[in-house]
Amino acid sequence: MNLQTTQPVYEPKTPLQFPKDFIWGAATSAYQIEGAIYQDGRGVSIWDEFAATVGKTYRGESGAIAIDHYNRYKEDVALMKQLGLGAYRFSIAWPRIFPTGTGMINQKGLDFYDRLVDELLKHNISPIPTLFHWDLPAQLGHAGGWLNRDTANYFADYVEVVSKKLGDRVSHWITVNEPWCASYLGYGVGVHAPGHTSTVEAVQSGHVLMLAHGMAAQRLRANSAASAKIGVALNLVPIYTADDSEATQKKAHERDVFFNSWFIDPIFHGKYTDDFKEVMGNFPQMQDGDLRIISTPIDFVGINYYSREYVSSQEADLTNLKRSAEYTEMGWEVFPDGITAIIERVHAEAPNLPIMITENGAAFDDVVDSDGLVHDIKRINYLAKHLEACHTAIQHSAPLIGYLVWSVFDNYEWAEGYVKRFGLVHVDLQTQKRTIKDSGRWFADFIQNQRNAQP
Ligand code: IFM
Repeated sequence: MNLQTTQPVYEPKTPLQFPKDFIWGAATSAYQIEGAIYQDGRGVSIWDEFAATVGKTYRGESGAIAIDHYNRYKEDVALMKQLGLGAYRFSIAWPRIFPTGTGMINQKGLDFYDRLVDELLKHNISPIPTLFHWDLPAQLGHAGGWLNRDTANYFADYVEVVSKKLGDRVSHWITVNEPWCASYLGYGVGVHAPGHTSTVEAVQSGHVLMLAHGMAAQRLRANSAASAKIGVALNLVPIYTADDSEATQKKAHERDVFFNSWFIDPIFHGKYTDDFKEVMGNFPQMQDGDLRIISTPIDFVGINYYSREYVSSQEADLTNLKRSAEYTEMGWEVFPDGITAIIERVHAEAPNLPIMITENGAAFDDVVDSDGLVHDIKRINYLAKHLEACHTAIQHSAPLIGYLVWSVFDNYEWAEGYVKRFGLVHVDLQTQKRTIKDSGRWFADFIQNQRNAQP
């Protein structure tokens, strides 16, 4: 794409050569980009309700219009082609398919994703649909949401319909995105929909979400091509310690249980440990067979990586880190080595399971310059360093099969509204004009160089 920058771009220590069939792509989710919430029979989601509640989101912003991808998907897929993406991870809005969560199918909603998949394939971009990325139908929310086991059964029915429609053309499916966020942020601390504040509910909703994942995996298996791969996307956080003191090590273990084992143990190993109960306060209510369903074999695991957790018993260590480290606009420390560590951790837990980075990226203070372009050198360097760290994991023999940038476009960052821009493509929210940022050009060149280097 011929990127020209006046600032130096980070150069990896040795040239990077990724495997031949490596999946290069980028990701979005329905509520963050589609807009069109009243169009073609879409039902209300818990995020429409949450965003409409005073004080829940930055400036009261919602996904009602977002970047109007629902109406501009052809233009958007053409941009993805320009970025050289080989794969596009998007999510399907359950309330477009079942406006009330269950019952009558909304054909127009289903047809939208049918058209999107065809458009992607027309441009040689593999569709990677995620079936749940937080926009639960509001009616199911009112009936208890993820605290109600019926929601998992309704989810499986919805997955059945979607997989029958798209299963002939999808190579990789993702059941659920970041169950930790949906349960802890949504039910535990209330900063996401539905805005509850109970640890007991966080644990219970996490369990039902995992049950939904397992049921979905079974339906997808039945309805997809034999070659289709099924996975889940977990936001995982490597834990680093400042010292070897007992207090620090104990805290680090607790943080690891909280961020990682909570979902890794049931999904990979079919169990909750006593440590889980100690850290979270209680086990979820479950039924015989739940853990067997939750640990239904999958074909790959998606890791969404953004930063690490640093644990110290000394306040001064944390203050020093805050002074010396680089942070994104989300306030997250830029820590590329953490992606190597978390890939290796997952590989150790599930040695035979391929791993895909299903999200990695950063929000920075992007501006459109006087030349009409966005010179987001910080994002280029962020991506370059994380790709180098992914490459290190592969050299250490981790089965990494793909890397997807979060996100293709600037979009609705949930309770943070629109100010946090993660895109490879800048979107002017007044005019909906899309502009490929320098990072988008850089990523396109990177992918192209990787393809050119293949024998
Ligand atoms: O925007 C989110 C996405 O929806 C889920 N993963 C993290 C991203 C950045 O916060």
